[in-house]
Amino acid sequence: MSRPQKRTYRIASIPGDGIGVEVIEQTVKVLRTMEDLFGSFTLDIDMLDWSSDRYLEKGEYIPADAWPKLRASDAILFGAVGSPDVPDDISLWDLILPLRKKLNQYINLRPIRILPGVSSPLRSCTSSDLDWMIVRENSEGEYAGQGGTTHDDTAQTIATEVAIFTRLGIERTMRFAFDIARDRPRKKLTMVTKSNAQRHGMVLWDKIFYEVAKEYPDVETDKMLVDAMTVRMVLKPQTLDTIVATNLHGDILSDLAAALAGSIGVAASSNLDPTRQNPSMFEPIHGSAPDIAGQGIANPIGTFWSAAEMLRWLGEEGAADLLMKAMETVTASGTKTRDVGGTCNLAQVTEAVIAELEQ
Ligand code: GGG
Repeated sequence: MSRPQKRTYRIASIPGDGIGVEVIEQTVKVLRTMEDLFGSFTLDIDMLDWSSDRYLEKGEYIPADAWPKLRASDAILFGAVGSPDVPDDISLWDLILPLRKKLNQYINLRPIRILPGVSSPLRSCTSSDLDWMIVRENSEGEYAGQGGTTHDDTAQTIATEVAIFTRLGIERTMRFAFDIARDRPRKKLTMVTKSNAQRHGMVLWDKIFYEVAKEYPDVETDKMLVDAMTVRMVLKPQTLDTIVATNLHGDILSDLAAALAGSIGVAASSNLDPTRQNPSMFEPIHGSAPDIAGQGIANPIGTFWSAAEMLRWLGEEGAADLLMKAMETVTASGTKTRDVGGTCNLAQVTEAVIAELEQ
């Protein structure tokens, strides 16, 4: 009898800057362990040095001829971007945003929950009170890059930031969010806008939300203004489940959500092309954290979780579940970095996860 063929996944890994480099290094070790344990798949990992250092040396993050090979990969594992030596808008617009846009990754999925052994800063908030899935639109809004300045360097300088919202972009995000909500036990979707103040794009979001909701009568819905949503997340976390928001609101709300779940260091995200015509990209939601970079104390859990989501997206459900279980056993045992109240460093948490996987 012939043995089932070993699958090979081509992974492009972009550690980026600061702690991104450190957490990706550890995540690759964990992935190598998964490969050995399972024996049914191989990860062909191409490490790409697309960092701010490269930008400072060569004037570009992404080499112009890199796209065909990148498009041919099965997934991208990303660390973090941002350097004190490069303006933040350049690092974002020259690295992470072209990846999301050119690879049609129009959904950013951010699961947020309190991991075992991790405490929420909210008094008496338990893991059953805070278990959210944030669906962030990932291609439009204020991230469309429209606008400009005039009368630069004068007292009359004018800057415009034009948010773009399209029916296509909103509708596909809503459908994705409703599908996610429908598959979760509570079947509940909260949509966030600022449609009292922003009368065009946000009102279109509201309108399309109600239209699409008609196709999902089994999903309970409600709508929040983003300012009131921040209060509800803090005071009534148990009333929320799946959340859908614009690019900018989703980014801000998910940082708050991660902090409420214990630390931004434990939160994962998936930049998805749901059509699967391009590779999707998996990254922790945290940035490059220059203040702690190089000290070996960053929390790798958000990146491990992102790698688990990558394995799931690739169809390796068993490996994804095993990695999540190992991670949660380790956090529950108290092997944690400082941001979540522990005393361990990055390498110690990694070693503990690997030891747990190898049990
Ligand atoms: N690992 C994610 C990362 O480096 N994020 C930097 C950042 O500022 N991202 C903004 C965004 O996701 O829109």
